[in-house]
Amino acid sequence: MSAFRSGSVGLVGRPNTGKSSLLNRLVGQKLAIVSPREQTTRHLVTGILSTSECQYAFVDSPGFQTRHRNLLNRSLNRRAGEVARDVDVVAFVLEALRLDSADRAALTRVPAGTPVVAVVNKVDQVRPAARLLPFLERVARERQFAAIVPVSATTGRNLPELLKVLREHLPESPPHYPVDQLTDRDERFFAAELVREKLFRLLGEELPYRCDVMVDSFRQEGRLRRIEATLWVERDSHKPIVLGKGGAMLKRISTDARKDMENLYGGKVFLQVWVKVKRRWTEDERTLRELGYA
Ligand SMILES: Nc1nc2c(ncn2[C@@H]2O[C@H](COP(=O)(O)OP(=O)(O)OP(=O)(O)O)[C@@H](O)[C@H]2O)c(=O)[nH]1
Ligand SMILES: [Mg+2]
Repeated sequence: MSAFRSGSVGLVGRPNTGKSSLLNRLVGQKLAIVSPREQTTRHLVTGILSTSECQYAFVDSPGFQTRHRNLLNRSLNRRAGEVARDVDVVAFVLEALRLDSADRAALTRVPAGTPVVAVVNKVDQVRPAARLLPFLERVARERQFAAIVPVSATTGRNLPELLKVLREHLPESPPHYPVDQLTDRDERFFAAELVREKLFRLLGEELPYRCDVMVDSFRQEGRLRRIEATLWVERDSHKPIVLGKGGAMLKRISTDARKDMENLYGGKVFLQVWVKVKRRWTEDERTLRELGYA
């Protein structure tokens, strides 16, 4: 039997390649929020997978932001860069058949000394399958990758192989976390994230990038969690959109978020969400600090 290994794996890449989906699939629990829109992830979330021979701490990071140039996005990009520097191995996540300047920009942020495994995700979308091999050859020319592993976060294809490859780059060490620990984040954090996810899933093109969510109070009363949250928008004109006709949109956002919370916590949730305007919060250092970005 080989020695136990334990260390961190940074999920890095341009937006929308499936980093958060991979994290969730690898640890078997929905921890990181996912949406079809790019630049969904804003916070670092660690998901821990413990097996009989290895403990992996996967760190999800924001995709490198190019859409808006504001203080928020500069802070997100700094974080994505930090992840690449602080981990034992980087899982550089690409989308099958797509490799462009945004991928290259993200890749240049990985320090030269860090081993990088190229993870070619979404292979379930490749038709015909024969198109994959030439793409993998193209990826191989971009950098000296430790390995190139085609996978699908959706179907789970090849994830055991990915785990095997990543383990080779982790140090021999006893586990860093208790083996039943799943994440470094608490329930309060996930409450805010799950509301934010619904904004990305339910609101139009632009608005999710102008909103954020703060949990004002989180109380556990027996098996019930009573949660109050504020949804910040940037302008007065955003408020009626988030509320929807007769409050229908806000109701849908809260209901969907509450259901996900009940799944995650395994208990009943009473959730109240208020909408408030905070002008130009994406440029305001103090607000960004309060939201956990600085
Ligand atoms: N078909 C397919 N879709 C996938 C796969 N993995 C992720 N997706 C989809 O790709 C979209 C983006 O997924 P995310 O996990 O949010 O991507 P991300 O890299 O974390 O994105 P950012 O946080 O915005 O940087 C979602 O619509 C996912 O459902 C996959 O293996 N196959
Ligand atoms: Mg993400």
